[in-house]
Amino acid sequence: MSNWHVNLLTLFPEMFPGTLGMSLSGKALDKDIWSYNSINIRDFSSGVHKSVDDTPFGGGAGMVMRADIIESALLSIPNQGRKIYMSPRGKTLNQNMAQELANEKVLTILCGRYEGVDQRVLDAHNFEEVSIGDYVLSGGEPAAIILMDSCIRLLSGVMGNNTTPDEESFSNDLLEYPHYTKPAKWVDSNGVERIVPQILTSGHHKNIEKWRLEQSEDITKRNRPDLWHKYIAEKP
Ligand code: 6GU
Repeated sequence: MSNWHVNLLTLFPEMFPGTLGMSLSGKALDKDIWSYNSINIRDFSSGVHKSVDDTPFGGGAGMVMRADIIESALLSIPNQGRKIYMSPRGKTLNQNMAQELANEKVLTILCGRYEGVDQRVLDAHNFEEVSIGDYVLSGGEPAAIILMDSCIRLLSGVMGNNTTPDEESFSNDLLEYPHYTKPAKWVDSNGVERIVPQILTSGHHKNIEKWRLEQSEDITKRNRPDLWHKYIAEKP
């Protein structure tokens, strides 16, 4: 077990590591900077049909995952750490939460399917509910992958050391300024000549810094008035 370990409770263990097995997170997995263990909830169903869900009390659409089966799966994990249930009704994941979860040693993430899971297992084992945004996915697995990605890139040794977290989107309540690279002069497919903003090739570092801050402020104002108001309120 690595220094950052995730136990995944899921009906689709083959969804992991998914994209986390590629690129920087994949290399970090190979290097044992992080590790995971997927547990198939279905393995803890005793019936001949291996069913894990049932109809909801009170009626209504869909099926609900059974508390007893989820609990058996959970109790098979010796070191559970912080317990998280991926759900659109949870507290929304943000950069602060990602950093906080990256600082933990062990997480256990429950991924629901169908209409959800019996509330009693969440209550009995104090699951924290986490959402990744205001839209509905068909299951918690892709949400767990996103949560894990946001944490893994913060683990030491995952990113190159020329990444400065405080220049990133959200770490200072501002979105990132635009980036440019060579060629400095480029003609697009419509024949429009597009040049890199003059200031970036000027070598004047103070002016570049000022320009980037202005760009960050403009794009935040335009795209995220909520973040903009927070930034203005907290600005020294
Ligand atoms: Cl965490 N799960 C599901 N199923 N849908 C979501 C979500 C989570 N976050 C946003 N939508």
